Amino acid sequence: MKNKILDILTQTGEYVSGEKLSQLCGVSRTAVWKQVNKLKEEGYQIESQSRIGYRLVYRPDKLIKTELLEGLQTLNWGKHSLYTFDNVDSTNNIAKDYGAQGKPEGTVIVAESQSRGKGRLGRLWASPAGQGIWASIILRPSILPTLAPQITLVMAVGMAKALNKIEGIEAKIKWPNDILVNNRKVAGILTELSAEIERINYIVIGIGVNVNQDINDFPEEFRENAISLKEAVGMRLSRVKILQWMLEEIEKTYHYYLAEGLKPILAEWRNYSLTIGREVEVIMGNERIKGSAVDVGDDGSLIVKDENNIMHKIIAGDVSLRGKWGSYAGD
Ligand code: BT5
Repeated sequence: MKNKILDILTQTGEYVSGEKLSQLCGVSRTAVWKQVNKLKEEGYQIESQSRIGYRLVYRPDKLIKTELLEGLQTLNWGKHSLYTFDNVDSTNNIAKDYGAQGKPEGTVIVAESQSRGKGRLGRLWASPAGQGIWASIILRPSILPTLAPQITLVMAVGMAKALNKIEGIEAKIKWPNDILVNNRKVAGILTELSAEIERINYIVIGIGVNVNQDINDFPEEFRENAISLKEAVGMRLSRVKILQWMLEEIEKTYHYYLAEGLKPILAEWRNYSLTIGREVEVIMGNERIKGSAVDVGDDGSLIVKDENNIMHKIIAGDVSLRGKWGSYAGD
């Protein structure tokens, strides 16, 4: 009913009397009044004038169901299984619990803030309240567990497409999981897997996007390499709209991957890549390789030619870019 009131107020854009709303929703005027108060608590600005009615003045840029579902154009993702929270430790942890409980593919978990947002290898992901998008998605692809790292590349392509819809943004991919704007990290992807030897139970894709932070909102140690979309375009952006674009694009790219395999995705990936053709340093556990990134292999691995012309196939690791645009020291 709350949504119905919101729809009516949005469509008219003018005052609607309490009586009219109660007729249209089939409830008492007191019930209408209660729902309007709930909407106000959620951040909607609704003017009320006695004997005239209610008028919607402002919709909040909050990652809540009413906002996210309005105009969401996915086939399925988020439409039937969407969970929004104010604060969680990590949306990936919630998604893993939900995955284990059997929640379906396309379940989306979003939070306004994370107290322990995580990157790869236990690293921290700064996730301040109300300024970014901290989201996780449950997937259940029928692929071998060994192919799971490919999903990160698939998601990166979808993310690059979504962010490139924003006027003034040129998003690039740094292998395997970073989305960069102006050579700085605007978004990261964390893929977690629950599997048996031959079968994936579920994959959790965690995506963090810096949207409306100012540089001082980042922890000092991340400032040099981090950026928000707002910094890049010079104005605040709608997190709701961007999350909708993200879900639409990554769902599309994922289905394309399931239907056609990795090859066509890699072709797109190369177009967005900042890594290929660059001098890089790769860190894999205790091993370091310096060389040039030659290509991605058919399986999504990074091919690096070292200083002795020996080729290395990197399945997982951290890459720093070196060379002509100065060093990007990011993980
Ligand atoms: C990542 O790890 O880039 C994966 C980030 C995934 C975050 C999402 S948010 C929703 C979901 N729930 C979670 O708990 N996580 C996922 P990695 O490649 O390991 O990069 C981590 C490094 O990025 C850190 O060591 C910092 O150097 C840097 N960093 C941390 N927070 C950042 C931020 N907000 N923006 C840019 N860089 C950041």
